[in-house]
Formats: sequence, structure tokens, C-alpha cells
Amino acid sequence: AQIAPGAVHVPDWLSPAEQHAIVIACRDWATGPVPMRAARLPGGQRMSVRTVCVGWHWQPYRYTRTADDAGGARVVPFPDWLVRLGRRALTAAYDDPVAASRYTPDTALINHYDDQARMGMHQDKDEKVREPVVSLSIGDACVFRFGNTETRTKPYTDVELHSGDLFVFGGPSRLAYHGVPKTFPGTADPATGLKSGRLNITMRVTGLD
Ligand code: MD5
Ligand code: FE
Repeated sequence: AQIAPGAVHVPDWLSPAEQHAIVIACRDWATGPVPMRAARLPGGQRMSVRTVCVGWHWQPYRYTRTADDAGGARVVPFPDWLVRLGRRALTAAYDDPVAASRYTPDTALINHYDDQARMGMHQDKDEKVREPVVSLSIGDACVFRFGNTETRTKPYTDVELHSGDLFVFGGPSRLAYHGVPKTFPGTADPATGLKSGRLNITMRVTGLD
């Protein structure tokens, strides 16, 4: 369903087997050279979600190749299977096979939400180019708040995201404010292999080299 121009929600897009494979990959990354951590904001507070990155390391509000806020190790390369999954995601969301075939995400941010974690309303503008963002949800359901490009307040649309859902943000929606005001603890199917909470994978094109 199109929520706004360029913002497309595809419920139940990932199969249970794909979700399980992604959970295993995320667990490997989370315990790899740059472990999953709660990023620290410039003001000193920690984010309530915990994040691990592939391709580029993100910290508020920049991308680096090495994790200078988390031990200095180099982040793991962006895997080809994730590029292919990103292209399939664009194919599912938009009727533009040429754009889908050219889509080449070079970073993914993996956020884990425990039962208390929230994501305040924000724009994603640390990338230098405005290619679409592909978002995959696994585990507990949540309320995703999709806002407007002008303010972090109303008008916004609340959408429930469930395990396996795809959301693509492109075109005029790429710079919309958005956030996660709540999750629904205990709603996940244990078959994904995720023990608790919610996992969100976002693929992006940084425009960096
Ligand atoms: C999440 N993650 O569910 C959300 C969903 C983040 C983040 O917000 O920055 O990691 S991804 C939603 C998103 C990404 C880029 C643009 C827009 C939404 N948008 O224009 O609405 O953990
Ligand atoms: Fe975001």
C-alpha cells in the first residue's frame, strides 16, 4: 500500500525462512568486530535502540569506515546477498525495474528494540544522496509513525509494522520525519530465531566512497 508518494508498505514480504536467515546474519554482525551498541548522541545521551552497521559505521550523525566510537575496528563489508535483497525490495515496492536493477545500497543499519526502546521523530539525512531507503522488520510488531517533511509533529500517519514487512521510502518521502513510538512486546513468532524484541534493518546508499 502507498502511504504517501514514494512511501510504500508491503506487508508480509519476507518468508519465515528469509527472516530466520537475516536474524542469523544480524547475530553474527552484532557479535563481530564492531559489536552492537547503543549509540551516543552529541549531547551525551544514549539511544534506546542498539545498533550494528555493515558497509559503513553510523554514529550520530555521520558515517565512517572504522568504528571510532566502538573500538576502532573496520566494519564488515556490505554483502552481495543484501544488495540483491534490496533490488528485490525496490521491485516489490515500485513499478520501475530499471531503477531497481541499479539500486546499490552500501550500508545497512540494524536496530534492535527491547521492550522499552523507542525512536523519536527524525529525518535520515546523513546520506549524501537521496536514493530510497529499504526497511525490513523482524520480531515484535510496532507502531511506525510516518510524518511530513516540514515538522516533527502532525500531520502524521501511524502504521503497524509486523515481522516480515517491507517499507520503502523514496522520492518525496525520503526526507519525511518518522519514528517508532512503541513496540508490542511478546508479539513475535519465535520461529524467526529472534529471542525477544524487534529488529529493523535499513539499507541505504551513503553516496560516500
Ligand atoms: C525503524 N528506523 O523501524 C526505523 C524504520 C532508522 C529508522 O528510522 O533511522 O534507523 S526506517 C524508516 C525510514 C528510513 C528512512 C526514511 C524514512 C523512514 N522516511 O522518510 O520516512 O527502526
Ligand atoms: Fe530513520
